[in-house]
Amino acid sequence: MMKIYFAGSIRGGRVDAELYHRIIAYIQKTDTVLTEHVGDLNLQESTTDLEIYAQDTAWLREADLIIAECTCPSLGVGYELAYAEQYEKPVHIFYRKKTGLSAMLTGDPYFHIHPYEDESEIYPVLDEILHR
Ligand code: 6K6
Repeated sequence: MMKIYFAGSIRGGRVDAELYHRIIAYIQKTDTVLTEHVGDLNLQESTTDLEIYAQDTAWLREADLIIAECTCPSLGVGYELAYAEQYEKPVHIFYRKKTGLSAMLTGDPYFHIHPYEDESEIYPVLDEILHR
């Protein structure tokens, strides 16, 4: 069972929160998601930013793999991806093709990038990433 750090926008906007929720539930069929709260539909911020940073960076170091949904731009997610690269964690990035993605991600050959048109395309790729 792998430990997965799922990254998705929080303060950057919650338009895709339901999508995050579905992706997390799919990963949890076989693996552990350290960041289940990212897909929480009634997210309530209850801790300090200092604690959030300390916990999330510890989880990034602990994770086997990072999976990010980057359609909704988020400074926090961008930071997490660079942090994960620094710690040599494999990083898989999904985004909806029509919205485009920052050149700082598409231009970095370290990242595995998976553009998609329909959500249904995500799940077979996840199966491969998770060695199912
Ligand atoms: C408590 C319960 C649910 O949310 C909270 C407090 N907020 C956060 N908790 C944990 N991780 C967070 C929180 N806010 C941002 N993050 C991390 O940054 C997540 O791992 C996301 O992948 C990413 C989102 O960054 P922003 O810039 O969109 O907030």
